[in-house]
Amino acid sequence: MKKTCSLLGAPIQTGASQPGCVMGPAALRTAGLARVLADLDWTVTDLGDLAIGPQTPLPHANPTIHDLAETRAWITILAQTAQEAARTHDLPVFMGGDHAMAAGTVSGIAAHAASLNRPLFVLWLDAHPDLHTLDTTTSGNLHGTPVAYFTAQPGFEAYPPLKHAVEPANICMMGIRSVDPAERDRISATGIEVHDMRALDETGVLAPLRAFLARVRAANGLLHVSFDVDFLDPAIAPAVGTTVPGGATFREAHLIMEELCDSTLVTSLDLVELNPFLDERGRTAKLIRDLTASLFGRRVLDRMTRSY
Ligand code: 6HN
Ligand code: MN
Ligand code: MN
Ligand code: MN
Repeated sequence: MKKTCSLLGAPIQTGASQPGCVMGPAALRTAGLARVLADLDWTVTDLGDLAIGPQTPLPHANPTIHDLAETRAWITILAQTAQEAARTHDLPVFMGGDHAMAAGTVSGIAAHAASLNRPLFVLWLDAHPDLHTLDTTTSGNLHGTPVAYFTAQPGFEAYPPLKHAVEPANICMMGIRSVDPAERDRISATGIEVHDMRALDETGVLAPLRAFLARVRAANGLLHVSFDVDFLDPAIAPAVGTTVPGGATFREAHLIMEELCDSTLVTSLDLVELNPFLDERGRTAKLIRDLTASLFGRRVLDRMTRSY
């Protein structure tokens, strides 16, 4: 039986500081993501793009916050749709859209995992930990908040009520290199496993990744991968509004995706923060397509895979 994946577009950009992520799903389709995955022998279903209707503004005590009502509506519809996509496909892919969408996708997948009585693990590939609450964000850009939300930190009364939280101990972050003070405190308080760029320079990407995957396997967990374009070095992935120098190289990123493929553990994927308005002749969209292909089984040569 061929494995099934779905592509769902989430053209949300209200969580970001600048417009453009609304075009992310269209750019990934234009880059031929569906065809590439189908050529790797997956049954691919494009579920189209989600949309929200007009919203009544929702004020907040933190005056920096913008577009709260729209972001909230996106989280609600994404949580429902992600849960359903995970129920009906082996590997749903959520094409963003800014990273606020992960508040919806991950909470929806967490509900799905709970229905299977299995723990959910999250691999967070990002320059940023996205650990702000609505009270601590100083930019007011809500793409900085999803991890705090889905780990059930206080301060999210204005977001949809969270039904199933992700255990901080089940999260692994890699590529982190821009952390705000409140986020730093929250990393310590929650104990989330964070491999910042210095750590990856010291250990390489494979050792910490394999250790995390071994934990997922031992717990019979589901594994959600949330891939923020700014995980990558801006020199190879310019199409993102929050570039931070010193990101993952082409080879590190492909190695991670290949190892994830070999593990056969990944059960859902976010591709977020692609801003095609900032791209150069589609190169970032094509790179994200190719990295996704590595996760879905593309390899240079047949080779023995590591036995687990
Ligand atoms: N992302 N920590 C910064 C902020 O504005 O709160 C950056 C957030 C970036 C969010 O890249 O998904
Ligand atoms: Mn992010
Ligand atoms: Mn980021
Ligand atoms: Mn901030």
